[in-house]
Amino acid sequence: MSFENIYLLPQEYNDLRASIRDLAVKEIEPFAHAVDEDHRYPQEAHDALIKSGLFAAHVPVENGGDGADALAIVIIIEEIARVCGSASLIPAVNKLGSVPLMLGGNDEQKNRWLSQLAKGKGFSYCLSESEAGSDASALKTKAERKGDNWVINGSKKWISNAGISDFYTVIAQTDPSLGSKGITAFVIEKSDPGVSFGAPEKKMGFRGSPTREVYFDNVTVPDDRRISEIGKGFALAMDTLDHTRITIAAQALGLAQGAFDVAKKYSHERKQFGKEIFDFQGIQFMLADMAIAIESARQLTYAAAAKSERGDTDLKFFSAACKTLASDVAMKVTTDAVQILGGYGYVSDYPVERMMRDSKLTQIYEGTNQIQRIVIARNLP
Ligand code: COS
Repeated sequence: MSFENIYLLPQEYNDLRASIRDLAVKEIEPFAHAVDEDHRYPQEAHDALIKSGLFAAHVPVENGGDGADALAIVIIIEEIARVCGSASLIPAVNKLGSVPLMLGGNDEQKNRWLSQLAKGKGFSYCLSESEAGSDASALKTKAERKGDNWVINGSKKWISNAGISDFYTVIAQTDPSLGSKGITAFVIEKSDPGVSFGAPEKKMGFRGSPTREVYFDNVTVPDDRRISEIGKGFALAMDTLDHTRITIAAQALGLAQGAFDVAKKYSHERKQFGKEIFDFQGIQFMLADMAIAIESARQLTYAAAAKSERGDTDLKFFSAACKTLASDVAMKVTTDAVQILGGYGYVSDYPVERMMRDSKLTQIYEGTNQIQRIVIARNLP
């Protein structure tokens, strides 16, 4: 058997990585520090991503997008996160918000919203509520049938890019007596009367990406806003996460790689006791362990992306597993990068402390790593 193409990324993905890295370094990295420091939206990244077709590259060609596959999206997010976590949330959130539509919507609905997403109108995902986080099906936001319309009341919490996005997938209760079988999915637009937003959360990391509550006060929409069968919204929401937890793994991978690259370079520049700190075995062992962890997480994440694309039956396991591994790796690697830089790592002159703060969230959102382990245990190979 020839091993020419076995366990090798096809060249087109390497080319894609090179072009995204170039864009990220030139057009996103220069603003990453200010975006974090000033808690401001990465507008420069937003504009650059729209211009280069990377704002929502996953949108299918028939809906006006690039039709980038799951592995390409992972590489895009990874390379952006390598320089700016907040900016990497733009393509990640747009995918999370629109996957329910892609999986559950009809052709007319897909064309209506996906074509606008491809042009730069963002899409957020509204599942969590103040009292329904890990226990997602305990959500209380209600959608009640009134004649031909649905009337939505309630609020959603921790919504990434809330207020920036034009469209929101909202998972709401349509029959409380049925529990997770009484939940349905809708698309709500920012311009719909009755939609409003809370103040931006003051966060430890990802400070450039606004996280706000979204309020629905008698938001009245026609039935063509419903993108799941009545009562099938929770399964759709969970199905979505099986595909998108991989993008969080990608983000974690990028943060880890970014911190590793800075730490490796620094270890050759910094001299103590008359030599580069790289020459000390204690530092070499740290860098070696960091590189092993990053590469292991990358292999699992890319395998999961291929499974997402193919719709393999073991996707649930792979997606939860890569998110868990990559985010734990990101937390460890970024913390070790701060350690290697010593005092310089602890101040914001270098990006590693920002990457460490950003990494923490990857262990929490799109399902805590404790929830991931529940999903993994329920889907053991
Ligand atoms: N894909 C499709 N359907 C799924 C599913 C998945 N991945 N996971 C669950 N479902 C279905 C189940 O099959 C079940 O339907 P049946 O009774 O017909 O089998 C229904 O949904 C309820 O599932 P379950 O009983 O497993 O729900 P639980 O309340 O036990 O919750 C967890 C399951 C904990 C895994 C879920 O609530 C979860 O993922 N929580 C974390 C939420 C999260 O990630 N939030 C982040 C929001 S985005 S920032």
